[in-house]
Amino acid sequence: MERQIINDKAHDDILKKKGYVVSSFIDDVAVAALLREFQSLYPDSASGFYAAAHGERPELKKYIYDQVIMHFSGPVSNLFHECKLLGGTFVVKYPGGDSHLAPHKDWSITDEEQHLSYSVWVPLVEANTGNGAVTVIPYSHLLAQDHRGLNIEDPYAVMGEALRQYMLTVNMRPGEALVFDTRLVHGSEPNISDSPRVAVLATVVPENAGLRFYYGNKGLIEEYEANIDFYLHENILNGPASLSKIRDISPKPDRINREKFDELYSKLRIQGSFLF
Ligand SMILES: O=C(O)CCC(=O)C(=O)O
Repeated sequence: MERQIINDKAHDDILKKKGYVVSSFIDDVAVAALLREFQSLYPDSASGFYAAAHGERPELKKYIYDQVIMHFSGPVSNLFHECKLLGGTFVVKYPGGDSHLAPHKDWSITDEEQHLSYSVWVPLVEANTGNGAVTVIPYSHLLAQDHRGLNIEDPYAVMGEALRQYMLTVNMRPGEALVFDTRLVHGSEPNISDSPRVAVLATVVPENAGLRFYYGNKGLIEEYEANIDFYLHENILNGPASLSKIRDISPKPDRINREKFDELYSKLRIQGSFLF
């Protein structure tokens, strides 16, 4: 039987079935405190989509991580069942048409044959169709399984436009959490409002899950044993650094494409008899 992730059994069932669930998470005080932090760290307006974890200065990354831990630790213990929080960062969408984020899956950071990992997306302002709320393809976590990471082509991102017809917008109130399986195809629409859409993106894994780093190199996928310090202190865009390699994995030859996606997805719809 699949391991319980969310304490509320009904929500846990939805997460397993659809690949995502929305729950109440942090209170208004925590929302306001995190928003203030964001505004004082990033007082200037910018454009496009910005994730503070990508290529940010290590001390700033660590500072944001500490703020997220401070405000999320209690709520994570309330919401999740025997899981640990791996920190998080601000994900911001500034006003303008260039902030669309193509459908993609998040990197695999565990050996998914043993343990899955979960993204926790928490808007600090109302998130809706007009300001770049997250969009998801329900049930897509059950489609072709693969390893995801640096230098590994994400076929879902490549199919971007073709997948847009399947995506549902998740409208959310500030402080709610969208918890999703990192294998779920998700993205977000442009922010066509007048103000930045500020959110926090954190990651949660089962308490006993070891971390991994997957790296595409010369046609193979290298699997490394990783740890939180690596994800926190290294510039992960530079590769595995001093991590120990576990094995080489051959990518699956039948990688997903548009036809395969349509075929798999219609099979899933029939099997699961879900409404879309
Ligand atoms: O904040 C968003 O618009 C989505 C973020 C996201 O999907 C990601 O960083 O993987």
